[in-house]
Amino acid sequence: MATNDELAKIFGEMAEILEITGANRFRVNAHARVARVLKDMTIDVASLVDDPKALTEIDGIGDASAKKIIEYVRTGKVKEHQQLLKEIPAGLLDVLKIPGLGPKTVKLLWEQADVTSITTLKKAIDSGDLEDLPRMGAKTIQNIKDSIAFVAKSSRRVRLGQALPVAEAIVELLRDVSGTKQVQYAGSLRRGLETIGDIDILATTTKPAELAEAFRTMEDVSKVLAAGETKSSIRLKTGMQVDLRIVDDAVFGAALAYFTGSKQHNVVMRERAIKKKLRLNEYGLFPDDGIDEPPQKRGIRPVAAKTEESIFKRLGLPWIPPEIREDRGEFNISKDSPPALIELADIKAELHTHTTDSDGHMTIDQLGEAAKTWGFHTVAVTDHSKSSAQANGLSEDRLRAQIDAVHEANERVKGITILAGSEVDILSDGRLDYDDDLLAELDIVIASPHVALRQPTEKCTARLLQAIRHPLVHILGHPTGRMINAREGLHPDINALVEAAAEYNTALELNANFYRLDLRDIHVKAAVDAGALVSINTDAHATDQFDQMRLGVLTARRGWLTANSCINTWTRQKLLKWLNAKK
Ligand code: DGT
Ligand code: CA
Ligand code: CA
Ligand code: ZN
Repeated sequence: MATNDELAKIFGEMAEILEITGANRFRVNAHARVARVLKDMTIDVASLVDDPKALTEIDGIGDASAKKIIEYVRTGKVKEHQQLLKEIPAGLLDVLKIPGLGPKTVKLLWEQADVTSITTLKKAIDSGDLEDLPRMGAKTIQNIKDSIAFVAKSSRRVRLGQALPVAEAIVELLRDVSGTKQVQYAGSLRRGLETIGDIDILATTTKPAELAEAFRTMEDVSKVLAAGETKSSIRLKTGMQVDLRIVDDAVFGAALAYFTGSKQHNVVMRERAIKKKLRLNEYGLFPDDGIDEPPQKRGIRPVAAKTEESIFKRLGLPWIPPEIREDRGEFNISKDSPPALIELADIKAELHTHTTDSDGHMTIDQLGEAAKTWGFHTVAVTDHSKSSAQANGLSEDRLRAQIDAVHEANERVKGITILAGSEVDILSDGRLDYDDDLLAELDIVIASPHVALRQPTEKCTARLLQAIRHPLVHILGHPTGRMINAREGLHPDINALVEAAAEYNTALELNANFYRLDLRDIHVKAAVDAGALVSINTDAHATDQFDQMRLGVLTARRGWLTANSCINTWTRQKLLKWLNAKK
């Protein structure tokens, strides 16, 4: 749904520019509303432009907005957007992207401190100019400084959930080119890293020139960076870089192992080879004859190259799953009983979702039906609690009514168990947003931090520990509250959390939403090592968000999680028994 996203970005930018330039509230809000509607829409807006009524029938899209949408689909541009862009310095939009800086503040910075870009913002901070502005305390200025550093560090890497579908589409396209034998993405993407620097694709073919040509002329390519005989590099319109390497079919396994990495893992692989008087490179595993010139150039045949398995085997190792190739202990796993990392097919329950009662886009019945199509035996309704006013959190009375509604839906929708739950806010002092009496009426309680996400380590650790130890809490939701490339979130003492979680039999969530992936990989590993339970959930707000589960599973695998430590893999009976034990 690229058009929806592109248009959402355009309407969002128009709203921001209008706000900076002081347009009236009504116009600003109308544009922001359209951006939100487009982002949430599950049908392609481009498919609606031929029917004049279809667009304006959508809640939030008026005549004027519909015209702009049609203009974009027909011409690729919105004239008003282009005109608005001319009204502010171009660099100001980058300033707006800094987390915590809204249009109001940016307007103030521009008008009163001549800030027109991130560079001038940095200068204004260093010169002390900002301190004289209204609402600019030392703490606010420090927060801006931290955010600039964070954005600089993260902006070049793309989130896993965005890179994965792109790579899959390219692999599929290349697979259909005549002559292609094998195609696979490698690199950090195959390892399931939370962010991806560039996409690495490997292929074998009987027609290399054709394949390279097909790759370089794909629709979304904005620039060809390299066009060699075996390696092509392109930049996509989104800015993402993709490398394609065409290798000999007989050495595909060696190339795949090499270009999957990680670099640290590869270093140890080469050392192991040397110890066995072998030499490992992207062309294979060769006998080491002490001669510098690469063996493949001297016509020497590799002892293993065709498959990854053959290379690992020759080095005395089981096939190591890509997600744990980080030199974090994978070389110590037993050849005979490698860890059975969790798989997507193991997941049998989704325990964190939002319905139209708070900020979701599905009814309880729609949720139940959707969860069934994923083969789940159980799904939990866990809408927001009252303090999350921006997410339409439920008052006590509304939650009581919802509990009844969920139990009724559970009778109505056959073939799945629908649990009544809540994602209750952990307030900044560690108390929960509902009283225990009410929590005790729920089938499942997730406690999550949503506010005070800049608390120092000591304070937030104590706060999260309080939730873990609470006798009615089943799951600690997205424990750090981070948003990948957008918000640092909390830095709690993870070891303290996982130990308490194991002791109090509270599961830690691995939130699979592609912005969150929280717990992150190393936190999952800490949980596994401490013997704590983990719960992988999509936090779905709409029926099409269940597919993010696979991102959670990839992250879980990076943390060495096995199915038995993940409560979402348990049978209905085992899961319900565990949930009930807390009540
Ligand atoms: P990224 O793209 O930054 O998310 O991370 P990767 O892991 O995909 O790294 P990338 O794209 O630079 O290279 C892909 C793989 O190729 C990497 O994981 C390991 C291998 N590789 C690349 N350069 C080297 C190198 O200089 N030495 C070794 N041992 N391996 C390398
Ligand atoms: Ca890469
Ligand atoms: Ca690369
Ligand atoms: Zn949630």
